[in-house]
This record gives sequence, C-alpha cells and structure tokens, in this order.
Amino acid sequence: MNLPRNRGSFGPHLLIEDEVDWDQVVQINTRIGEVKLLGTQSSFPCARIIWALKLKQVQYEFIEEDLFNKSPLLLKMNPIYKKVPVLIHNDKPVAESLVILEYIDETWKPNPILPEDPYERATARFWAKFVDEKCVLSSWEAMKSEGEEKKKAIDTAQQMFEHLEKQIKGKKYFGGEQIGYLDLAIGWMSLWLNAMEEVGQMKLLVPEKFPSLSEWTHNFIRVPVIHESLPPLENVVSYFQGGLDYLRSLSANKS
Ligand SMILES: N[C@@H](CCC(=O)N[C@@H](CS)C(=O)NCC(=O)O)C(=O)O
Repeated sequence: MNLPRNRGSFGPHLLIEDEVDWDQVVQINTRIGEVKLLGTQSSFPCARIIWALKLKQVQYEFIEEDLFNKSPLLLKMNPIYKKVPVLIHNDKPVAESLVILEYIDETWKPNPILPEDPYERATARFWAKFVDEKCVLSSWEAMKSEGEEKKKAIDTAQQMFEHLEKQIKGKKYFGGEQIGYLDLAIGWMSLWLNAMEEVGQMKLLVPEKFPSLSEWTHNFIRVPVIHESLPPLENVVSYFQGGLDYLRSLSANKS
C-alpha cells in the first residue's frame, strides 16, 4: 500500500525504517478513531486509564468533569453509575476503570498490559477486583473513621495489604519485569494512599510491615509514563478532604 510516511503519529513499534507494515498502520489507525476520556485529574480510577492510554501511545482528548455539577455528556455516557472515568471511543462509551483497561488492551494490541496466559489473566483480574473491593474501601474507612473505630479500620486495611505484600514479594512489578494491568489497578497506592493517610492522620502502608509493597510504590512511581501523569499530592489531599466533608455534611443534615 502506498501511503505517505507520516511516522510521527505512530508508536515506536512502527518506527523501524524500511520495515513499516502499512497494512498494520492502517488497521491500528482505523481502530484509534476518536478517543475521549471523561474524568477528573485527581481521581485514581481515571489515572489508571491515562496511564494505559499513554503506555499504548493512544492519542486522546481529556474532558475534565465537575463531579459536583455533572455534565449532560457524563449523564448520557454513564447513565447507570454517573461516575468517571468514561472512555468514549468513536462515540461509544465504556465505563468502569477495570473494564476500560481491558477494552484498551483488546483494542490497541501493542504493549499488552494483561498477561497472555489465561490463568495469569484470571489471577490478575481477581487481584484487581480484590484491590477495589477490599483495599480501597478499607483504606477509605480508615481515613474517615475516628477513635476505636479507626483503630479497627486500620487493622482491617492492613490485613488486606498483607495479601498484596505476599503477591509482590520477590518481584519488581505485579506484571513481572514490566508494569501491567494489576500495577495500574494498584497504582493508587503510590500517591492516593498517601493522601488518604494525610487526611485521616494515620499510616497504613508502614514500610516495616510491608517492605515489598512499599518498594513497589517507589518502583512504580519511577516509571516515566506514571511519574509524568501524577497529579500534585496537595490536589488529591483536597479532593479527598472535599469528598469527606461533603459526605459528613450529608449525614449531618439527615440527623
Ligand atoms: N468502580 C468505578 C469507580 C469510579 C468512581 O468512584 N469515580 C468517582 C471519582 S474517583 C466518581 O465519579 N464519583 C462521582 C460520584 O460518585 O457521584 C471505577 O473503577 O471506574
């Protein structure tokens, strides 16, 4: 196929001089289409998607959403949960960050983020679900509770972290030598957890208790694609503080 060699817009896998497979280029470019991400800069489910798109070198438009005044576009694109992130690919929405990660991996094949082996894929999905259902929620509980309740909540969160510590022990990344789907799912621990700790005035990821997990957060944050797209910590702190104040005002108004 005779096409102009406009190499700038394609990933490095297609940059080898004289070895360009133009059919593949056309195929990938057609799949790229128009990609939009509805999100907020301080949200970690959104960060997962930004990281994946950057790892895949997919061009996208970021549309910042005001969660206190949701846009008609968000309500139309995610009418069930009304939450960000939503990936809009050629006008079709995909919601839920872990689902979006899989969609991205299946749509843009180069630089795969999920393991190839079906069992390893299933295992990665299991732990990602565990992270959202157990680790994120227990950390949030620890952040928001007080007194005796807080002690219990910290203990519960740390019991959950124990499982991740065992998974990462002896490995650089959850994905092995490269960051993958599970690293992106757990990526919130590299910054958002610090913000929760600050807001909740507590320490959950104690390096002495979780040496491998703590080291992983440092390794993860050093990856350029991750590092360059992290929001400032103080923004995330005010994001969580704002969310917490809002929830407290709702429950105060109820009683
Ligand atoms: N399970 C969802 C969680 C998404 C989520 O909680 N998004 C928050 C921002 S971090 C949101 O949109 N909140 C608005 C709301 O709850 O009304 C995912 O992984 O995408």
